Amino acid sequence: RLLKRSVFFSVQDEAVDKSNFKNCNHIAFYRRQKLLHPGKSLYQALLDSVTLCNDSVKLQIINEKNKVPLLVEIYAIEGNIFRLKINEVSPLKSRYEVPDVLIKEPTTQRLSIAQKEAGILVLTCASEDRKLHITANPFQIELESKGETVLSVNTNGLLYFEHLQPKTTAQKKEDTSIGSSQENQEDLGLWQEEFGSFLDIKANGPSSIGLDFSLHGCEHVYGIPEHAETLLLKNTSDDDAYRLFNLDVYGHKIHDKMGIYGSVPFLLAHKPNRTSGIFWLNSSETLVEINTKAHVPSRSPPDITKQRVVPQTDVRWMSESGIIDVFLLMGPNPFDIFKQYAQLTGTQALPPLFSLGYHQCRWNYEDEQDVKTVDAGFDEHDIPYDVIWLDIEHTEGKRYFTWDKKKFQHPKRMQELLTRKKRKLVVIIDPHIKVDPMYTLYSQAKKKGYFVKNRTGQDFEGICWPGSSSYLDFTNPDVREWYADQFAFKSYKGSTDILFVWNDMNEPSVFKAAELTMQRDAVHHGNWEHREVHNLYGFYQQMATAEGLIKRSGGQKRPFVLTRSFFAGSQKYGAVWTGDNVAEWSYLKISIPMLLTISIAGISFCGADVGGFIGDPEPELLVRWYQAGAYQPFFRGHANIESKRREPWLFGDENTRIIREAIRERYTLLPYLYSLFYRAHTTAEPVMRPLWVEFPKEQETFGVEDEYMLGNALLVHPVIEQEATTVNVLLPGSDEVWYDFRRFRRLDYPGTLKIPVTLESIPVFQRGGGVVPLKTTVGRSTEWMTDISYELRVALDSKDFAVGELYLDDGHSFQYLHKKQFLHRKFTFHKNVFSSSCADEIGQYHTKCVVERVLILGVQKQPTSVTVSLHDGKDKEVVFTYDAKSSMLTLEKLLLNVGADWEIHIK
Ligand code: NBV
Repeated sequence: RLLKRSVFFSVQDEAVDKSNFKNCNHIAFYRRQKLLHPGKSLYQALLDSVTLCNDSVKLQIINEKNKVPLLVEIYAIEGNIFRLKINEVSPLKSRYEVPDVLIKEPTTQRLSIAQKEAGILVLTCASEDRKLHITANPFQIELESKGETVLSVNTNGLLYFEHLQPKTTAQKKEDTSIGSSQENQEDLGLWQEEFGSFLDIKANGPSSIGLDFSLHGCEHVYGIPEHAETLLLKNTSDDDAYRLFNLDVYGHKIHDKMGIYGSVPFLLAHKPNRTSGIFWLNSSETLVEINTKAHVPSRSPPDITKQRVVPQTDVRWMSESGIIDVFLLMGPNPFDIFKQYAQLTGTQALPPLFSLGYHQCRWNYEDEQDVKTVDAGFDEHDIPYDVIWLDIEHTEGKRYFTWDKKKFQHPKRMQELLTRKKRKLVVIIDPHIKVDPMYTLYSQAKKKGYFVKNRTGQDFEGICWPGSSSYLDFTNPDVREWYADQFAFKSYKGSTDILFVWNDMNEPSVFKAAELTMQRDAVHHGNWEHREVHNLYGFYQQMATAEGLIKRSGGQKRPFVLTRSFFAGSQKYGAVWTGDNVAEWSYLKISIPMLLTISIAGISFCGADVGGFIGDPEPELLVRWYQAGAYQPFFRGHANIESKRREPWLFGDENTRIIREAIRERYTLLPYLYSLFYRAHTTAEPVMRPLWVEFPKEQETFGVEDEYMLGNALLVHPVIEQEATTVNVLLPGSDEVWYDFRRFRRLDYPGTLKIPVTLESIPVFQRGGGVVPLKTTVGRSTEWMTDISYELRVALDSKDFAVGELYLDDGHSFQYLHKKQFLHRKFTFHKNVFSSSCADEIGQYHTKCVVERVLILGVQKQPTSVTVSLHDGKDKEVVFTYDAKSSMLTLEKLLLNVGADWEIHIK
C-alpha cells in the first residue's frame, strides 16, 4: 500500500543521508566562481555610455579580459530602495527574469547626475537625501544615505557574469580565467554536470552570475531562509556557503547550511543605528557567502593610532543563471525594512481566524471513523481545536482530489459532522500527478500539455508517492487557472466549503533523482529550463491553490493553504511550515530561530510540527513543544506514519491537563494574535520577531534566539531544555518595565533573570506600555468563541502609560477589505484614564461582544474610586479589587461594548 520509504531514501531511520545532497564543492558554478578571488574587479564602467532615463540611469561596463559589455541599470525606488540590474547588452538569447514575485512595477524616483568626472559618477535622488557613487575603474558602487556610506557593491571585485555562448565557440575558446584542457572543462561543468549517476545537460551552457556587497559597520546579519541554522548568520569562510535550493530533506540535519524546502533570497543587516537589506531576486540555485571582519574605513586618517576599526560584513551572492537583479533596502530602522520588502513582494495574507487555532494532523488519520473519534476526543478532554488534517492516504492511490473509496466513503457526511462542530478539514494535495490515463486530472493535463517536459520534449516523468508521475507546470498561467478550477465544488467531488488545502512535496520532490528533485534540464512554459525556476515551483503551486479556494467561494472567502516549499512573496498565499523535523529536543530548540528567520523574511504565518514529525517524543518533550507551539504563529501537531499515536490525551492525566492548558492559553490569546496578523497584513510587521527588532539599540539582544517578541507587547521564552528547573530570561531595555504575563508580578530589574519553572510554566512576559486583548474563556473552536467577552491586560510603563489595539472582523470573508466591515480599536492608559477609541474610522463592524474585565498591572496605590463614562455622558461606578502585593488593579463585570468609545477614570 505505502511505497516503502527505504526504496527512495538511503537513510537510517531518523537522520538525513547527506550523501544524497550536494555540498558546495559538488556545484560546478560554485567551483567556477571560486576561481575568481577577491581583488581588483575585472569590470570597468564606461562613463561615456551613461544615459539618464526617466526611471533609471543606464551605463555599460566591460570585462577587461573577455571584452563582453554588460548593461547596468540603476533605479531609485520610492521608500528608500535602490535597484540594480545587470544583464548582457546583447545576450545570445534572453536570460530569465523572475516574474510574478514583485507585486507591481516599483515606483521609481528620478536620479540626477551630481558629478561626472575623473572616473567618478555621482547620482543623487531628488526627493531624499541619498546618493550613489560609481567608480569607473574598477567598477564599484557606494550607497550613501544622509551622509553615511551604508553599503557598497563589488568592493571585493567579485562581480561575475557568464555570458551566453554558442557551444562550439565556447568549447574552443581558451579562457585563461577558466582552465582550458578538456578535463578541466568537464570539472567545471560548463555544458554538463554529473552528480552520482545523474547527468544534467546544459542546453545553454554556463550562465552563472555573482556579486559582492559590503555592509559597513555591520557584524550582525540575518535572513535568507530556509536553513536549520541559528538566527544570526554565521561566517562561511571555513564552511559551506548558505545554499538556497529547495529540497525535500527528510529529517534535515541541524546547524547546517544546506538548502531545505524553501528559499527567500533576502538578507538583513543590522547595527545600532541602521538596518539595511539585500533582496536578490533570482529563482535559480543560489549560494551566499558571509564574511564579517574588522575593517579600517578608507576615509580614516593615515595615522595608525587614530584609525578607527569598524566591523564590516561582506556578502557574496552566486546564482546558477538568470540576471543580476538586486534591491538594496536602506531602512533605516527594522520596521522600515519590513515595509520596503513588503512594498516589493507583498504582505502576509490575512488568515481566516480558524487557521490561528490549533490544528490536529497525522500521517494518517485512517478513515472516517478515525476522524470522528479523534474529533470527539477533543471534546471529551475539553481541549479546543479547529482543524483536523488528512494526509496522502485519504486519496484513491495518491490521486489528489479523490477519496479512498473504502476509507472515506462519505467525505461530505464527514465534513457535515465537522461543520456542526464548527470545525474544518484540511487535505493534502501534492503537485505530482499519477501517470494513469484513467485519472481525469492526468488525462486532461496530458491532453492540454500542462506537464513539465523533459529535455527531449516528452512529459517529464518521475517517481513519487503514486509511482510514476508527471508534474504540473505551475509556471504557466493557463495551468494555474485550470488548476484553480479543480477546486470548484462541482469538480472536486466530496469537497465542501470547510475543506482547505495543504501543498506538500512541492520543491518539487522527485524520488530516485539527483538530490530528490526535478532534473534541471527539464523544460517549463516559455521554454525555460527548470534550473531557472526551481525555487519558484512551490510558490506557484500555493498561488494557484489559494486562487482556487477563493474562486470556489465566488471571491467571498479567505483561503487557507499551507505549503512546504516557498519563495519570496509566498506570504501572499498563506502559511508555511518547516517540514520533516525530528522528535528531539534540539529540533524544538532550532524551531525558534528557524521561524524567526522565516518571519523577518516576510512570511509571518509559519510554524514547525509540534511534537517533531519523525520518531516518538517522550511526554515531557511533547508537553514542552505544545507550550512553545501555542505561542508560535502556525500551531499544528503532526506525526509521521511510523510514529505512535500522539493525540494530546494519550500521555496520562497530568500531561493531558498541561497540554490542555497550553492550547487553551493559545485560544485566549487569539484576539491579540489576530490583531498582530492584521498588522502584518497591513503594515508588514512580523508577528513573531527577534528581540533586536524591538530593541534595535540594545546590543545584547542581537544574537538572542531562545526567546522572541510576539508583537511588541509579549516576550516569550519557551522552555526547550529537558528537565529544566529554571530558565535564564533576558528582559531587555534599561527603561523598560516587565511583568510576568500569567502571575502579573512586576519583574523589577531588566537584565538576565533566572526564572524558576515547573512542567506547567510557559515563561511569557508583558512589556510595560502595552495592552493585550484576550478572551475571558475558550470555546470548542474559534467559531464557538465569537461572543465570548474580552479581557484587556494593561501593563503600565515607567511613566504610567500604556497603549494597545484590537482588530476584529467576521474572521473568514473579504468584507473587511471590500466593504470595510471591521473594527479597529485603540486602548490607551494615560493619566489614570483608560480609554477605548476608534483606531480607524473607515471600519464598521457590528458586534455584541463586550469587554468584561480589565487588568491593570503596575498601579502604585489603591484607588478610592473607579468610574466609567460612556458615550452618552453618564458615569457608572466600577467594581474593582486592588492587590497591593502585585500592584494589580482588577476591574470586573464591565460589560462595555468592544466597539464603543468609553473611558475608565481611576481616582
Ligand atoms: O505526506 C506525507 C508526509 C507529510 O506527512 C509530511 O508532513 C511532509 O513533510 N510528506 C512529507 C511526505 C513523506 C515524507 C517521508
